[in-house]
Amino acid sequence: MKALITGINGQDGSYLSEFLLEKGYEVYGILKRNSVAENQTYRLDSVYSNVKLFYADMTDLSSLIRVISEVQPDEIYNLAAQSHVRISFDQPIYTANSTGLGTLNLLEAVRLIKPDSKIYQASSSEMFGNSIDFDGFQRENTPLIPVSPYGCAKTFSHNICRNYRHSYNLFVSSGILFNHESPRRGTNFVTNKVVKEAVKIKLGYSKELRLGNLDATRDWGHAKDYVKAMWMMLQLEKADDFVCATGISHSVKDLCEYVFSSLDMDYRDYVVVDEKFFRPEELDDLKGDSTKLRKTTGWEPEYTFQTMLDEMIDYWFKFYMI
Ligand code: NAP
Ligand code: G4F
Repeated sequence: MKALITGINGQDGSYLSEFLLEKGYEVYGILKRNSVAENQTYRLDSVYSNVKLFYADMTDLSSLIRVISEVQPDEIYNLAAQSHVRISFDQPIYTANSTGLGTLNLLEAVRLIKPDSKIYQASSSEMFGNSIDFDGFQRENTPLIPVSPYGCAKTFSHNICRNYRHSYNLFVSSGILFNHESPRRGTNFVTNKVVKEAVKIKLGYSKELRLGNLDATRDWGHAKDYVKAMWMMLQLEKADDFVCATGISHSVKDLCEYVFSSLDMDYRDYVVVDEKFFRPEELDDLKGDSTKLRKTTGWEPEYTFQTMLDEMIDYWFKFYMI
């Protein structure tokens, strides 16, 4: 089996490559010119000699056509995106082009060249915005009312994928994934920012941690568990949309409390709220109901919020102690 991963050098792309290579897949990926891995340049180290990389860009249809013609993939995982919500307010048009229209470029390339490829689309809980079901959860049919340019771009991608599934009978499944983290997370996302800075403070390399909104809540899982769900969705007979989440949410304050207290510190002595990190419009609460995914595929997460953060703390300790 041949799998093509867009966004292969991102957090999820790197774990997915390892997962698919272990399953015996040939793994191909696309890489942007001047690719930036947010301080996580080692992400592909363990698989580098076993994956084949092509220069291509989601905004460049001809490059996608060239790669798909050459690889003829059985499965395509569309993970490439400008994925930072706060930055999408600074670069809304680039975000719409890469995270939104980029998906349409990929769908067109597949429709014209390899229409029997199965496609996984990386949809996001950010698409829900502040719409919440009566019981406090978000699920597949919760209205999509995004509150960021990133959320709007992902909503376009989500809808166009469903449209191509129905119009052209393409196998396109969208995973509506809630936040998922790991030591490989970009360090400008809140979990890895908090863990990295807390470890630096503990070791005397830093004095304070500047953050934005501490009250927002997120449903945080581990990226390793979530890439397994992506693969499981493509092994089904029928393409569909699935929420992938732990069902448990924590606030940014809870996150700080756990990380600092694990290091025998009180976060209130070090965390400074800085308006620079506030968003023009904020998504307040996320908590996903992944019953459909669990029942259809048997997916269950192995990590908890705490074991995930413990792994991240351990990673940054080793990083700074070497
Ligand atoms: P990530 O670490 O930011 O990875 C995104 C990847 O996309 C990077 O490899 C990036 O390359 C690449 N990319 C960006 N723009 C591109 C373009 N124009 N052409 C080609 N490649 C491009 O994100 P992630 O956390 O692994 O997430 C994977 C996907 O799931 C993303 O689509 C994200 O939006 C979505 N998602 C993530 C979460 C989460 O909590 N992690 C939740 C829901 C959905 P460079 O680094 O070289 O720019
Ligand atoms: O870690 P975050 O930047 O993740 P966010 O915005 O929820 O987006 C992530 O999850 C989405 C799934 O819902 C993905 F689709 C998306 O690609 C990305 O992976 O922020 C989480 C929360 C927010 O409420 C933010 O306002 O943390 C709050 N926060 C507080 N201080 C901060 C900070 N976020 C960041 N990045 N940096 C801060 O200093």
